[in-house]
Amino acid sequence: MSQEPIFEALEFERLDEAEQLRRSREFLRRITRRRSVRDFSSQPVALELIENAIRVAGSAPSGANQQPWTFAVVSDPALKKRMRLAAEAEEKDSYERRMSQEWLDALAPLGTDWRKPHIEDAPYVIVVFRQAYGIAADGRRIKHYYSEESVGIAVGLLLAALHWSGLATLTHTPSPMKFLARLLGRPANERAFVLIPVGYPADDAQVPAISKKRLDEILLRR
Ligand code: IYR
Repeated sequence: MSQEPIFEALEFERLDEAEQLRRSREFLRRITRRRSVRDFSSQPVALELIENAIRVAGSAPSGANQQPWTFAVVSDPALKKRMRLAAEAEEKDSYERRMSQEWLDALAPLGTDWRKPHIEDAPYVIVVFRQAYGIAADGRRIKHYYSEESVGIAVGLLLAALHWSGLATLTHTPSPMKFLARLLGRPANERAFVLIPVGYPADDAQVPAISKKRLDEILLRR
């Protein structure tokens, strides 16, 4: 039994060209300053900044508009500590045993290792879960379409919104991430997608001196 579509008039704000360029350039200038930060201060962050950024993420397009995501916002120090210890245990095993030399070589310029103090130091850690399938009121499984792509798009918007609000972020994917669903008591249909410490950088924060590809290296015109 399929539902009839219901349409409504599109609300679209048509900007004049000067305003388009002004916004485009401002967004470019600001968003390209985002860096993955690994040294966080414990300075508190207004919860509304986190909530609004999750509202932004929740507005993302998704396969069949199924919105296959859950955003867990963790601020409880005891829980953050347990997450850090579990992440470090997995990461220690990864760095010392599971990752190939090729992978370790690829990561070498970033200077990462198994230590993850940012999980405890940052005032908030957002754990994004992907709902691999949905669960209907009667308990039946609902197939989700393009859930990986959908959650990836939502996380992109989330990072942009947090940066726009003057906050620092890190995308961290401890591997395997199963412990996150366990620590946060998530149901069997939810898979941890990424863990994002959010806060202000430590005063002496350092980032690797790396660069992004130029436009002509990533843009193909035909
Ligand atoms: N998950 C590990 C390793 C790691 C992997 C990639 I790919 C990175 O871009 C960075 C780190 C860690 O978080 O340290």
